[in-house]
Amino acid sequence: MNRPGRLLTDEEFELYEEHGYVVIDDLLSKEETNRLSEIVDELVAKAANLERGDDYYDLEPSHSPGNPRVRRLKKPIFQHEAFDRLARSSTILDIVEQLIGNGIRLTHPNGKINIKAAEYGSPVEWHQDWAGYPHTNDDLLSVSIPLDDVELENGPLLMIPGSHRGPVYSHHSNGVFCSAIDPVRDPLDYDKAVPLTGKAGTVSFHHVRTIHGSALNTSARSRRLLIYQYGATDAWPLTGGISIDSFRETIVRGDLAVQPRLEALPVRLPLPVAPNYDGLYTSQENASNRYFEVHGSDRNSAQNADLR
Ligand SMILES: O=C(O)CCC(=O)C(=O)O
Repeated sequence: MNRPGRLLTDEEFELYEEHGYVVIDDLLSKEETNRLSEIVDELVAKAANLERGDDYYDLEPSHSPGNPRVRRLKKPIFQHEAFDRLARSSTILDIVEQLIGNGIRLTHPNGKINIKAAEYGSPVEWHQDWAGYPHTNDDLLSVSIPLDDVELENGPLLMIPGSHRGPVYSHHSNGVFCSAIDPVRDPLDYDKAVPLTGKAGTVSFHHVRTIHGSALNTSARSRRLLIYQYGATDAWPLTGGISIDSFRETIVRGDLAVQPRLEALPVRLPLPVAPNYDGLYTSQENASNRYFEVHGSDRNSAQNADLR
């Protein structure tokens, strides 16, 4: 898993700059994604007896112990060394370095795997990651690695090209931070979003301000997405507080920078935190209006805007 990767071509680099994301086919081999898939299956199987979510598992609203439904593994890097190794591999970091420089840290040291299970996997409302974790500069990005082949029907990531250069939208509803743009308050060009379909092992890199989301999985195939989030070591978080030791521990390439690089960027604090906050999905339950359809049994709490 630590074989040398490849670098972005000039054209791919420019695509990232222009669109706020770039997609690299086959960056991981079939063998690599198969192995990671097996580990995910093993981890998901362990959720079978859970009554409710915990530090490791985020469960679908329709989960029950007899009918286990996991929508996110919250700490894959912590749960299995294969995810830790990949997060630190040159396959990933050589490209991240091209995009944000040679001092790199994992802004979210646990990683995450969003699981859209066949027929019901939850949607993710439109959002900008930056809204959730503003820093002193925006040299931050996410690396998304599908472990299944992704087609329109199983809920690909949807990216709005060029949106990383636009405003930072409100992600508040009902007086709390809800991790979602309100599609009624901000009727953006959602229909211009580009679906990141492709084979398992196709890796995308998206800028922290690029607007993205994903629909319900209506197909008979799952869509499991491993996500790593990185930032430049001179980008310091504006919220949450972090000790120098914790910051240092998250560095995966380069050295500690105690002099943050400050850029004049639009920032809205992701505060106050919703009372039910337990990650992205529960946060988005606080949205007044939703863009994406939700699964039938989850409908009572969700209000869909008729904008699609
Ligand atoms: O799983 C997805 O489709 C979207 C993931 C995402 O945007 C996130 O977890 O922040």
